[in-house]
Amino acid sequence: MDVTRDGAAAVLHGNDAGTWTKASPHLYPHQWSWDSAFIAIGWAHLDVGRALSELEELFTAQWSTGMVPHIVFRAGPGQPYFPGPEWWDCSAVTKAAPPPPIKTTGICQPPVHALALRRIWQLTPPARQPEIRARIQALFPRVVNWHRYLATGRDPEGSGLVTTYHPWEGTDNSPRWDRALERIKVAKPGPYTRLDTSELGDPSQRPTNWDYDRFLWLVEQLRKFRYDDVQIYRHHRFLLKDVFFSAVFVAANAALLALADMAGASDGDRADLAGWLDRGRAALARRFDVKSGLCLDYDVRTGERIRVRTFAGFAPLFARTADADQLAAQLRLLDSTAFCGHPGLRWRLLPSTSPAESAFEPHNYWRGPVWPVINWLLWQSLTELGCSARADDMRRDSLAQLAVGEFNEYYEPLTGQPLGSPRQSWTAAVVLDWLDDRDEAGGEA
Ligand code: 2M8
Repeated sequence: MDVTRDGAAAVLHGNDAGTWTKASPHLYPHQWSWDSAFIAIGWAHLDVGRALSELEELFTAQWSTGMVPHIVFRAGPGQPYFPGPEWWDCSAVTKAAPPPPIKTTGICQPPVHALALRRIWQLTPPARQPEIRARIQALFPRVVNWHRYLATGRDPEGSGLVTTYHPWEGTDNSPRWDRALERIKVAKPGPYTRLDTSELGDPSQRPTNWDYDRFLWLVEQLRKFRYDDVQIYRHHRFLLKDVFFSAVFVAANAALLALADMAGASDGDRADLAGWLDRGRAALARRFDVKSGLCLDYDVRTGERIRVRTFAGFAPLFARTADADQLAAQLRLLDSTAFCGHPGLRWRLLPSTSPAESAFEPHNYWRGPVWPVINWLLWQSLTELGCSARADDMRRDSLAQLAVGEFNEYYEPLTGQPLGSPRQSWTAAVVLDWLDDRDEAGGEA
């Protein structure tokens, strides 16, 4: 059966909590940061006002540092999630966190929000432009502030690359983090019971207990440092320059600059955005490894380059800034047997980890499966980079893959089997964007 707009809309409506959307019905009952950004793009195809509420609601939990937290805990007690707010205890240890009753985590996720704002504005019909413009103008400085946090607190070296503090800052059990986690010889964190593995019924699709021990120990450390970036930088054991996160930041700075006139941005903000964009683009170019054709993360603590082949290596594409040589090299690699051209793949889509890597696990979360949202980001990048034929193939194959299952979180790359949570909001959201063939109705950006 074909994947349909009505089916995707039903997922968003089913997970809708009024002004925010559960990331999925059971496994993820709260509001997640980058999920919300993708979800807003989906809502923009149904109601641009509702799309904007998603972001407005998320930003009510923004920290005074500018950080947008990775989870805003909003579900009631009947919808448990582990680890809950008590593991973070943010407002008790730092004034930077919003006061109760708002409860959040103390880390963040890739800044897709600006891409969502731009898409919302592009899809705003003329009759709604005055209202939506005013609301975007009100939100815009907060989004710039979020970017300022990433450009400063998360990059005190001014390197142009964002430092992540925890695998939960995007791609949880990616093999990119294996070596850094292996170095942590943890005493077991306090007793805990996971809910995710029983909720899903198949632990092999989720991080291991070894991973969770480290994930929770890292949370304890961050709490001990009172979520203070200076302390964290001084003492934390997990500091990774993440090229994928940094690439999204570059694309997000460009998106805010494209909205600057409409949003009435100040000269200072425009100059900052342009500076962060240039610095990020140059930094990614420096992390490009000619030998492998990939952009490489590095570990701030050891200075070590992380050579494992994952989707993140295509950062120059995700940033939309690849120069002609890098673009050609990355397109060749993308369709090589190490990635989309692997003969065993069900669809020619980008898997989270290369099937040629020893760490590749086709069932396991960020260690192999295809994630529709990542392929959506790449599709949008390829479109912007002028590779429309390759982008069209990616959209077609993604929709074909999604005809099976129920808007799942991720898909087995060799068989196309749907995995993870069904009715995952961000998957439905990107389907709504892929299925939209209207000309852009509204504001230029
Ligand atoms: C996954 O992460 C959460 C923790 O944040 C989990 O496994 O419990 C990741 O895929 C993350 O990137 C995503 O935002 C979240 C909700 O979809 O789930």
